[in-house]
Amino acid sequence: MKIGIVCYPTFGGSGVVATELGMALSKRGHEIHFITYKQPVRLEQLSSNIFYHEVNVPEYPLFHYQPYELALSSKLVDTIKLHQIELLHVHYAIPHAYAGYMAKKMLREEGIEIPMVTTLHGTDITLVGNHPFYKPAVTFSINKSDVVTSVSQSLKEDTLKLFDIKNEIQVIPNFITITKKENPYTECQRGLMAEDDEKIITHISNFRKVKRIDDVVKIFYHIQKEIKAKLIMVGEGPEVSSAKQLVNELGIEKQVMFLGESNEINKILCFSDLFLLPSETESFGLAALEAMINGVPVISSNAGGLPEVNKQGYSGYLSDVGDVENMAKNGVSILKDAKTLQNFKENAIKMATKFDINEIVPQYEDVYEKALKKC
Ligand code: GMT
Repeated sequence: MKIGIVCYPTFGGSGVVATELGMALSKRGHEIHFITYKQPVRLEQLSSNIFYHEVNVPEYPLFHYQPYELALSSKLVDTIKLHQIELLHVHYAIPHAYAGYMAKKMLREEGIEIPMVTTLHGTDITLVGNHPFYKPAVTFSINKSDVVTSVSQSLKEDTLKLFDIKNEIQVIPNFITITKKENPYTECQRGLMAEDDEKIITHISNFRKVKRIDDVVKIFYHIQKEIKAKLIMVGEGPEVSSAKQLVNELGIEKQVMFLGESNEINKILCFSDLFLLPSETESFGLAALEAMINGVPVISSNAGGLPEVNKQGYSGYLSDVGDVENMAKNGVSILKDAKTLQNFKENAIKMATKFDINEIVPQYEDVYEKALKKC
């Protein structure tokens, strides 16, 4: 099948899911066309059946806001025609489903029918999409999609609660590629980050408010009072500077490293002992799953889809949002002795393997067949 994938090309989240899915589909013989404004971060190399088409938005001083949706829908029309793309899969409703629907309508005028699958990822529903300024357009584009999927049961429920949705929503969870390269027991270089007697605690995100970065620092602060540890903060975003300030106020600057954005997530997770994800909302928590497959237990909040990924008392622990004391206590209980930590590490891997990409990609292929039949 020739599939056009529209996504954000960014580190983490929906962009990573879309990119990994596209690469997996290409290995199964599909021709994949990524259509976005920058080459997706995890798209390591272009292969014979993966293509990247850049959306350019010409700047014009009259416009206070440059019209990305317009440029995207035009690019979609041209690319779909040029490469005879048979199906469009848009990741993140805003503005991709809206632009995709416009492209569909324009193509219909020329006698070309193209089905559109929309995958809802989280903040497109729970934070941004729900804003009254966007809601009518988001509702419209979800209802106009040929097939709608969501990355967790929790996100499906939120969507049905927050929007007037007439379409069926199919849950297809996010997934993980399980390869030898990502095996937790190879190539670990702990010595780069910590002393032998120190535990390594990690947080990876886009450092937005919803991630509760101050809670990450506070949880670590409590843990390091009982267990010698380092905190590795990976990612960039608006909350980095306030997190650095809190680290200074708490006097733990020697134990906390801010690494910025990284393409070496698996290397970092390879030497991590605990992963912190105390988010306010989280439709799925892909970062937690990536930690788990690398054998890193997760201390998370119980928001959104996190209970579908992290299993209480098995792969880690879940607490109410903001309950940093409880999260720290649970962290200490995992790290306190080598045997307990080893058990949690092994359980984390077992839990993560339930999200094997090889189980999930065929579910998307079924969805594509369903969408094609609708057109
Ligand atoms: O976490 C973010 O803020 C990024 C966002 C995105 O769309 O890129 O992530 C959302 O999608 C991910 C992939 O499906 C999910 O794993 C995240 O839980 C979800 N984030 C939120 O719901 C806050």
